[in-house]
Amino acid sequence: MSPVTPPVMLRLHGYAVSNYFNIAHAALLESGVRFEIVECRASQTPEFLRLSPMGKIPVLETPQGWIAETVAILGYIEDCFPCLLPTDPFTRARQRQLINVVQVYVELPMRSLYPGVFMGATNSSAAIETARQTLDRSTIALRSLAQPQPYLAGEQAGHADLFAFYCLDLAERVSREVYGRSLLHELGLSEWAQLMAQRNSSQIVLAAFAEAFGAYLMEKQATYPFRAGESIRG
Ligand SMILES: N[C@@H](CCC(=O)N[C@@H](CS)C(=O)NCC(=O)O)C(=O)O
Repeated sequence: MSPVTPPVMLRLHGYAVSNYFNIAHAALLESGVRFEIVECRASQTPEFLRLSPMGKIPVLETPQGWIAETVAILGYIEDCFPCLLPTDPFTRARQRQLINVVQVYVELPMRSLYPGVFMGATNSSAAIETARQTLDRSTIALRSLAQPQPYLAGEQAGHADLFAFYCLDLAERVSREVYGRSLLHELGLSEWAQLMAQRNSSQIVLAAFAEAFGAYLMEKQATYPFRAGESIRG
């Protein structure tokens, strides 16, 4: 008798241009659980807002319902299929601390400059200055918080690594374009980024990103000179 394949219980909705989608995709790959990807874009339609109340991607479809917000998605995957967090409460909290700093004080200010870099628009000098001020503070914070050994929270890759890796990939591109600054170099994370890029999950996610991002930039008529893997070289 041939083995019965269990039905797919999880579907990740979104697409590979999104760094948040890529974090969730990587966590699913790392967990080893079977899942499907349903390609879709963020939307403010009433139908999509019922699934993802802020209209953002990614959103995870589970047997019990829908989960939006990447931190919540990672938490759910980890609770069901533990593999990326240690059991020690202190180390778990330190990973969350790092995730918050990356998300709020690096990702968001750099995202505010996406229009001028990736979307064929222009960033105002006020927006560039505001983002720089936050970035100056967060890079100081991250220099003490993110010290690879060889991963950000120790010997095993964890949520903080996935979060930082995919957020810094785009943040690095923006900071190089706008400020001529390499965040990975400033943070001493170039070797860590190369280590992360070698993971099986990263190779799958980064290949999907390269294809989707090239198409996205063409659609937006952005002049950004995209080269896959460039940001990781530090
Ligand atoms: N806090 C959200 C952020 C997700 C997010 O910003 N997703 C972007 C794509 S990378 C999006 O959906 N943007 C569309 C929008 O903001 O309307 C999370 O953690 O999942």
